[in-house]
Amino acid sequence: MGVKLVVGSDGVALISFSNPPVNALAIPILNDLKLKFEEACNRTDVKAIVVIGESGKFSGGFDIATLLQAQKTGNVSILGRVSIDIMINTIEAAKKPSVAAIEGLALGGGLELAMACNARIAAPRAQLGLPELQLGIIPGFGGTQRLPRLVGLSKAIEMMLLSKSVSSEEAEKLGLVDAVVSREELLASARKWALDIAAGRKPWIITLNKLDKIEPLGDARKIIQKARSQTLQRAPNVPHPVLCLDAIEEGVLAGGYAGSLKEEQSFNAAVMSPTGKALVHFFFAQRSTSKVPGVTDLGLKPRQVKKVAIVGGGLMGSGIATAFVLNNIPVVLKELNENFLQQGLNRIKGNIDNRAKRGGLSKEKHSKALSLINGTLDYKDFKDVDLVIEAVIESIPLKQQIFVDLEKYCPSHCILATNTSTIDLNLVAEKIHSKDRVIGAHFFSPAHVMALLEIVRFEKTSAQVIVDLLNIAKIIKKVPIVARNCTGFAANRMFFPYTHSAHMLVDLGVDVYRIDKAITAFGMPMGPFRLADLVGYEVSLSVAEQFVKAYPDRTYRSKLTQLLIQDNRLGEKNKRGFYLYDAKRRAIPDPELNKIVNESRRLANIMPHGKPLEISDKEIVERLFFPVVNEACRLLDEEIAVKASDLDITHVLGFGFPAYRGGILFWADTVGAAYICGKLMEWSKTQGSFYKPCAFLEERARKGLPLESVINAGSRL
Ligand SMILES: [C]C(=O)[N][C]1[C]([O])[C]([O])[C]([C][O])O[C]1O1[C]([C]OP(=O)([O-])OP([O])(=O)O[C][C]2O[C](N3[C]=NC4=C3N=[C]N=C4[N])[C]([O])[C]2[O])[C]([O])[C]([O])[C]1[N+]1=[C][C]=[C]C(C([N])=O)=[C]1
Ligand SMILES: *[C@@H]1O[C@H](CO)[C@@H](O)[C@H](O)[C@H]1NC(C)=O
Ligand SMILES: *[C@@H]1O[C@H](CO)[C@@H](O)[C@H](O)[C@H]1NC(C)=O
Ligand SMILES: *[C@@H]1O[C@H](CO)[C@@H](O)[C@H](O)[C@H]1NC(C)=O
Ligand SMILES: *[C@@H]1O[C@H](CO)[C@@H](O)[C@H](O)[C@H]1NC(C)=O
Ligand SMILES: *[C@@H]1O[C@H](CO)[C@@H](O)[C@H](O)[C@H]1NC(C)=O
Repeated sequence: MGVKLVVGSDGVALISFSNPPVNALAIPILNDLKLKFEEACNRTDVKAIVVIGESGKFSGGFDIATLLQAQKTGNVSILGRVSIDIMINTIEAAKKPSVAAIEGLALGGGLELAMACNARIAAPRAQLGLPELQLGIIPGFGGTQRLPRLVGLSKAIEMMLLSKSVSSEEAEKLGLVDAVVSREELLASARKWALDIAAGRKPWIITLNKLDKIEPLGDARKIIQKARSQTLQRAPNVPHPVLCLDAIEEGVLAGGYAGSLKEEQSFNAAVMSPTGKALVHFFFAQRSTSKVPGVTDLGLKPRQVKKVAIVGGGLMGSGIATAFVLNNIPVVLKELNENFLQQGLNRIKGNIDNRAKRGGLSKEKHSKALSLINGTLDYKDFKDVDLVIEAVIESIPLKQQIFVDLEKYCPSHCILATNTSTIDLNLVAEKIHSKDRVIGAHFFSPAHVMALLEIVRFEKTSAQVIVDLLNIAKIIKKVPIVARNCTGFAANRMFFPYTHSAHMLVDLGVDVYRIDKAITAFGMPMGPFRLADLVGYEVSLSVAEQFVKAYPDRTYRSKLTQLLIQDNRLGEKNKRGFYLYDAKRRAIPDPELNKIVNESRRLANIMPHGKPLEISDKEIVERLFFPVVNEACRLLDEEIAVKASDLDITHVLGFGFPAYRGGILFWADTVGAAYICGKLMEWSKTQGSFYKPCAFLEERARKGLPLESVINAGSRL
């Protein structure tokens, strides 16, 4: 780690920096970069400067740990004044010209550094972009000023607001890089370019002063205005896209230096904003899900998985198979008969074709994926697999028999995974000997799309098998969270109180569509009733039974779903559910729904004094999510979940809780455990045990302890 300066006989100072794995620009690296630039400018044997990142990558951007540090301490000075001190006063003001030589990636602060240089030369297929907004912040090293000056406002705004990166080749067309040359030629070309600038053979361009690419003022104002109104519509709950546009606008109206000062101010504000904190938390939380105390700290190495078998080619099985072949792992799919097998294989092929159609796959990858899938009716083809995932219907005797067969036919090292959502793993593994190889792999539907993989360990599962599955998750590009067996595991168990509470509110007199609206305004992709229509009711009814049995004190049994089914409403499936659906699958509220809702309310008879509950939108949100917080606390208390941040990830990736709120427990801490506990107690006075806060939440609330800090490294692990 560090910055080196080597002066060649050609008079070019090569400044190279290194901070594996992505050459993140930590403050010490930036400070060192500044010193090396000054040194190069001071030395009489240096004519020009080339900047490069070591190990084939320019830079992945500003060091995110520094953001976290500033947020945690509240000390904004930790962020330094990189834009003014280094990008403007050191690099752009240097008496010697500099050229950035870009390979691999130049993202965020990395691209901003490159844009402060006087030219950029890139190797083929590097990735360039300013994805800062994904982290709840804005570009802070001059990106809001220099990108519009290189590629024009429209394109720059698109790249920043949508966090869209471009390849070297596109970047050259846009004017973001000056030339694309082969990797082998990269350094020589960059050196020559730098010397050409020094000698006046090429223009010495100060990006911050460039004006030719920015649209004329009238157009520029319109472009920014349009982006503003789109942003307010698309992202009404977060401040940073507007902060980004503010900085861009200032630069257009008052010049690059004034714009840079505005950017600095906006950047600092975004870093310290609740959204910045939530998304930085989410970033680190996602990376830490694969750290499991007592499992991943034992020095175990994941074993290689060369081939996978899947039993059952239904929706789940074929989705799971798709996820593997898309990531270059051969799959053999087993079904009961030729007919089902063909259907399963067709589904997989359909998934892969769809991905290709939407532009997500090159031609080679497409045919490669198709070639990796094989079907069978016979377990004999399981003799060389390293992992089996069982994805058949939820039947205990069937699953038990399958596991007996698997033990017989698979190699002795093979991991035996089940995708059961509800059956106790102890039962699944009851009839086999090597119970240490059994583990739950709970995918979310559709399995080749959803990013979450819930890994369910049971008492006997070996640490090695957990380590293996964490690695497999990484290979198939899923975020794994590790949980223990209980009804619903972590993900679904946290979700049921939300649905039940929504149904209770309806029976208490709150309008179905109003609930959905309040919940989408909060940031969920859709409300609970729109979601129910999407998923279909049969599944939720059968799952509901399991929860009622396991957690009778905190389930609410509404008649609403049964009444819908009686009225021949099956959801999106037959275009009639809580909503009606048109040919474009648009959901349209149905005035006729009132009849059913009225009947459900009549049967439930829980309205206080027969009058509908008066409730604000804020309280609708609280009524749905506070019981989720409560259940999450139970999961921590019972050590079903490893840590609080895992539950944040689960709820965001599994159910669409807004990442910009940091996840369910991060959000809960911003609301306050004491407030949540107080509300739950208040509601439980009228609605009984459903809302009763658990002892764990009560204790945390009483002691003023954050929920987010909980890590179970304890007794059961
Ligand atoms: C946890 C999990 O994941 N789970 C899952 C479930 O859910 C499902 O259901 C399954 C199946 O796939 O998977 C798993 O899962 C399972 C299954 O599902 P689905 O896919 O949907 O169903 P279906 O379609 O019906 O399919 C099935 C299949 O299989 C087959 N088989 C039977 N048996 C046998 C077979 N093969 C072979 N061999 C044998 N022996 C048949 O034929 C058919 O085709 C179950 O378990 C459930 O529970 C699960 N889940 C879960 C979660 C989620 C889900 C969804 N779907 O969403 C599911
Ligand atoms: C460069 O020269 C200036 C002026 O002489 C001096 O103040 C500065 O310390 C030098 N910097 C380096 C890194 O050599
Ligand atoms: C804030 O951070 C700056 C830069 O790291 C440091 O110099 C300063 O002492 C810090 N201030 C406080 C109050 O800790
Ligand atoms: C698929 O099965 C055929 C016939 O058994 C075999 O030749 C081929 O190698 C298999 N392909 C893969 C990817 O396993
Ligand atoms: C989970 O596993 C434990 C220990 O094997 C077992 O006692 C318990 O019954 C299981 N619980 C559920 C809900 O499956
Ligand atoms: C449902 O009940 C409300 C309030 O009692 C009543 O105003 C409405 O007409 C009823 N709607 C239907 C379709 O029965």
